[in-house]
Amino acid sequence: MRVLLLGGTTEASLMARLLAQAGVDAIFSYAGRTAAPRQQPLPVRVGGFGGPEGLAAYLRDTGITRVIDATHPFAAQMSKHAITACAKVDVPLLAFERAPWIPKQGDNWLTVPDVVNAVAALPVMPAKVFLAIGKQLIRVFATRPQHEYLLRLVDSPEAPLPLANANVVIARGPFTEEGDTALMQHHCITHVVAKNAGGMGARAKLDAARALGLPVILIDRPVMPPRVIARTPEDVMKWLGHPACLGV
Ligand code: 3Y8
Ligand code: NAP
Repeated sequence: MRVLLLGGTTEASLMARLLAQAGVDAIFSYAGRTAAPRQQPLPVRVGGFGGPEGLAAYLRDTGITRVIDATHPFAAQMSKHAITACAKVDVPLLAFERAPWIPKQGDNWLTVPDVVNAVAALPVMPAKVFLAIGKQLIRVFATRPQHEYLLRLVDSPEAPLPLANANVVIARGPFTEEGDTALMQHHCITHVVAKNAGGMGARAKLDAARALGLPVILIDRPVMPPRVIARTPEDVMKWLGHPACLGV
């Protein structure tokens, strides 16, 4: 058995540890989005495959017999390419998908289908907005220059940001409720914009917003085509059916 683990999330890092402990022949894959991604206990490859065709060729050439897609729910293009490529070369694919966050007592969430609707949901009057959505989507907020933005990025921006009135915090998660509460108080945040990523690595800002009584504009994740899904690492290991995996 040889496994390709499409990574870039807390869950992928957890799977990497379990596969390494079980002695499974596996390769961890990053897109190469960040300057210094977390080290992994597996051989790592970095960079795109060259579309579904490139991924299909990679699977054939590398002798991959299973693919685990543990990418982020908003990494929809990678996940769609994995579905296409695995079907093309008849390699079983499993998505390790974390459940979406659901509101708790005291949450003040407005859910929107995409980032354009998130911009439209902001008030007309100037606000102080915590944009905890990384850097790929922030340019859409340039149409609302009346607000002051707090951006949290993994790496320092190489080019000027598309937002005139923005403070930048460089940090990689996982984050804590205490840390995010202090950050939002320090910047007098009035609104939080976030993606419904699920998982534990990014949920702190939602708990901090609840504690501070702040509204959250939450962007729904893209809808994916049908695929086999696991919600726990134990189910992933069972799906692999590798003798060393069954004892997990
Ligand atoms: C390159 C790998 C680990 C995995 C950690 C998780 C948790 C922290 C929360 C906030 C939200 C955001 C962002 C975020 C989180 C985990 C997880 C998660 C959100 C790393 C990583 C890579 C990336 C890519 C990066 C994106 C950006 C998104 C920042 C590593 C740290 C906002 C998503 O500068 C850029 O271009 C950044 C791009 C895609 C979204 C965006 O659109 O900008 N993640 N994040 C992966 C690769 O190259 O394949 O560097 O170590 C992984 C993690 N990010 O094991 O510790 O599992 O969710 N990542 C979001 O959820 O909204 C931060 O600030 O509150
Ligand atoms: P995306 O938009 O779905 O993918 C864009 C292209 O990046 C893909 O078509 C593929 O290139 C390449 N790619 C993506 N993930 C890859 C991986 N794990 N290994 C190799 N190539 C990969 O992806 P994204 O949203 O930019 O996310 C990129 C990475 O960051 C993923 O690993 C994801 O798990 C992680 N991440 C994303 C978010 C987020 O908010 N989007 C949050 C946390 C972590 P080719 O077409 O050339 O193969």
